[in-house]
Amino acid sequence: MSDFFKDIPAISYVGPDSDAEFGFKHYNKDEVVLGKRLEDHLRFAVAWWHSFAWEGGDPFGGQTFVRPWHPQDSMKNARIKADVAFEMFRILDVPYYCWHDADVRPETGNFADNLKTLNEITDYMLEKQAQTGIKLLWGTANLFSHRRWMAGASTNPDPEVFAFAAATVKSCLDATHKLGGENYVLWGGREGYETLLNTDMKQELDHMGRFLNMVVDYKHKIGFKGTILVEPKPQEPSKHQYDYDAATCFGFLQKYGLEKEVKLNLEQGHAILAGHSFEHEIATAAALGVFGSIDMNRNDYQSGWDTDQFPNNVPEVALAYYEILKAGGFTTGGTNFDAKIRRQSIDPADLILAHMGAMDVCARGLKAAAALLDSGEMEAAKKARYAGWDTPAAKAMLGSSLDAIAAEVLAKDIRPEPRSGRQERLENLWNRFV
Ligand code: XUL
Ligand code: CO
Repeated sequence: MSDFFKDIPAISYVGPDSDAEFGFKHYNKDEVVLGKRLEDHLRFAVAWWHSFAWEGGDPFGGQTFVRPWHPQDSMKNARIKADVAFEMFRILDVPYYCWHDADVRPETGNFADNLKTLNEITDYMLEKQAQTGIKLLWGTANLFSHRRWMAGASTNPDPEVFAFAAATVKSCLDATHKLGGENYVLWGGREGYETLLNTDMKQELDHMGRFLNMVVDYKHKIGFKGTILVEPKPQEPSKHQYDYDAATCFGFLQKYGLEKEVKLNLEQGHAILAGHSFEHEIATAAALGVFGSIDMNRNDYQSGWDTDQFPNNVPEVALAYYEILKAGGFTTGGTNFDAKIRRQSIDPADLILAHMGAMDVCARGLKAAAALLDSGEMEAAKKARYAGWDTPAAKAMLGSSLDAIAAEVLAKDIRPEPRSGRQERLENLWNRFV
């Protein structure tokens, strides 16, 4: 037990009419929506990096947070950090959490000691999981912060860095497996380039494809049943990142024979950076059969960088969950808050209130999306729009050929009659539910 959050009560459902500062107004984990409890729909997870490892720095200034686990360079402080993390998970009553190796153990500079400290701290976390019932949604390796990764991990021109990355991912996959993690994530912040003048893109892509195949092979070797996920992001920290967006990732997976083995972890802020909406990315992944999990946050629409703010826009979140529900909901995936409080939010209570509020926003969004889906009105309108394709003649055309179709158009003098797309009506319908 730690007293970092002393005087902050455990958060429970108080309902929309309450003005209690600490209490869920919309997230009642046992509420059943479309036959499933809200907790099982949303599968919330806390991200270790933003809440506990990040110290409040930005490009213009350093640390603003002063925490009992600083400096983060000893195992003693890593344990204090783990105690506080699990205390926060209990207060929030979240079922899951996520980590990078670099968040949970100190960086020692060499692989042997990094391995030792990772194994030690994850043994401690395993005990904490057993005591609290809190589970691991996913683990991942930080292959971007340390200077060894500056020119990439699996795409590095130096084979020794590729080797260090392989060893590190193996250790993180082992630790994720030990902790019963339900997924394993790879986000390639440095898998990309700054200038083509020094970059062999074809070679780098081939190495990245080979690396991911090794990850999948190793997963099967150790019997890890979780899903391997890659996380698209177009840029930042690299100028050009190979995992640009959902469609680019799918093309990459297909080229390297991985489209049945690997799915996507999609992040709201990354979608915005790629010039997409979050729901577009989710719908794309679902259509291509690779939807896996989400990193929920919100980006600033003016700033142009990855602000990783907590979500606070119900209509936006509802659009995302509508696509997720249509895709059948999460299987091994969930809603990970890859979100950080602002650097002026230095009180322990800020961490709790940020997550609590975000969980309420997601619950409101999901409930609105579920009600609309349940009404069937939007899907009926969509079905009506494509009804022409239900006829045997239209279906047969898809098995036909260009010249045969051309002959038919001439013979029947086909003149298509344009019909309204009814967008505004559907937007009004949407607005009735959100
Ligand atoms: C970076 C990002 C990462 C991944 C995990 O933008 O989203 O935190 O989620 O490495
Ligand atoms: Co993320």
